[in-house]
Amino acid sequence: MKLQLVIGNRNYSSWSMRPWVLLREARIPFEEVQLKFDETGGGLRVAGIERYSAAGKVPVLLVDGEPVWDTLAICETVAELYPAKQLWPQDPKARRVARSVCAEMHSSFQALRGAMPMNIRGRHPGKGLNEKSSKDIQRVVAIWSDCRARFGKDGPLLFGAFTIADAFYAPVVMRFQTYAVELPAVARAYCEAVQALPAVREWCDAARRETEFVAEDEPYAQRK
Ligand SMILES: N[C@@H](CCC(=O)N[C@@H](CS)C(=O)NCC(=O)O)C(=O)O
Repeated sequence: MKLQLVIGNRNYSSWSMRPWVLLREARIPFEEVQLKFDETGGGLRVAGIERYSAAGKVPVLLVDGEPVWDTLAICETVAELYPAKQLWPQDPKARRVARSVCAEMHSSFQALRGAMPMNIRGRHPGKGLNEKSSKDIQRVVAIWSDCRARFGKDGPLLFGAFTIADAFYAPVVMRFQTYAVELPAVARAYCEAVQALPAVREWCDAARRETEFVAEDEPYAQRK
């Protein structure tokens, strides 16, 4: 079986980061296809995405050439294809919570996304904090604290060992760093654990080497 993952700009594409980190951290072989964001026509589009997905967004997973699009569907597909990798927690109760926090990440936190776009190489301490984004941050911290307390005994991650839930929250960790969000100790420790994952380090190192400037994701900087 051949897996190909179509991603966008590493510095900005939070959705691309999730399945890439999942596949890499789980040591599942895949071929990467990187497309770049294009703002020349006004709005933002992914140049060349029409070859891979009618939905027009990254990421896309190609399984023997057949597209699977949308991050949650991609991660569920990977978990189903590689059951031995235990990408969801094994305990049914923990698994139900893991699925819920991933679904919540997938469908919510619009204020946090809007005010604090992922920008791994950027540093904008204090920017993006407002009433709504603060509420989202509090909710993220509550999720992390609850998972760590209830299910995190066997390791430093949300459910102890690495799962899809950590891949889903990795871009939030990067946002908290870029905007220097103040966090309680349990959340700070979790951020450190995520940033220490080899796959996260690899993604971030490559993101810092990118030079494209995407205005839509840079509300606090000017194109040079
Ligand atoms: N719900 C989708 C969201 C994907 C998404 O919004 N991707 C952005 C990049 S991070 C994108 O492709 N934007 C281009 C566009 O909207 O045309 C998912 O979970 O994969």
